[in-house]
Amino acid sequence: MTSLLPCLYSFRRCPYAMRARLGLLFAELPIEIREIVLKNKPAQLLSISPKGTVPVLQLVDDEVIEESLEIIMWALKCQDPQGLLDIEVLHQATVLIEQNDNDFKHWLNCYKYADRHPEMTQIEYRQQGEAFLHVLEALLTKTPFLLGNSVSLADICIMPFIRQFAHVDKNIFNNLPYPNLQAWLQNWLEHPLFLEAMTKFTPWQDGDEVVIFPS
Ligand SMILES: N[C@@H](CCC(=O)N[C@@H](CS)C(=O)NCC(=O)O)C(=O)O
Repeated sequence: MTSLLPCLYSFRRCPYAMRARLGLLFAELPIEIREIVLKNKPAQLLSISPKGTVPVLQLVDDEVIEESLEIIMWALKCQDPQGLLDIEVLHQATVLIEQNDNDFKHWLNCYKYADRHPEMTQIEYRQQGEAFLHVLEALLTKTPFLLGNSVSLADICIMPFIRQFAHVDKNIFNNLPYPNLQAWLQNWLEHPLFLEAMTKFTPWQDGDEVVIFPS
């Protein structure tokens, strides 16, 4: 079954899909959601996006957006009721997101799966990742959000990755010297739109009823 809404292929635990869902929620744009299982990707997803990563957004005119950041940009360009695309901070946001998606994500993966990367110890991987935590902590000592007094693109794009870093070992994370970052993360974990973004959906199968997000 199909709906007249854009259709998001998503995976609940994927940080890229999390940021896309958050972006759509901040844009207040409802979509059809199809939860997938990474080990058993539906043929429909692979036919519109052979690279096989999520999130993928198929628009009603069949245009396909295959990158999380592009999905968020598309949504916020449609409507941006909270002003996340504030032009004054957009460049700075892009620089931070690039740092997150390249360097930090690399060290996060090594830290999370240190047994698969025996070149360095898990502690060393964590310390490499902490270079980015230092940058974020310095920003958050000045303002409650990364780039000012309100949520920016940087906050929603980076938050799922800091959450993942914290989840490698919550006890260690909570004892690191980043009080502002810890408080920022905690506020995000309790944020109504983040809780909405983490709604559990049954994996989609062809022929299922349309599931609208947010429900
Ligand atoms: N650059 C992509 C990265 C997306 C990505 O790597 N997603 C992972 C899940 S977190 C994925 O779909 N991996 C494919 C797989 O594991 O088969 C984006 O920003 O959307």
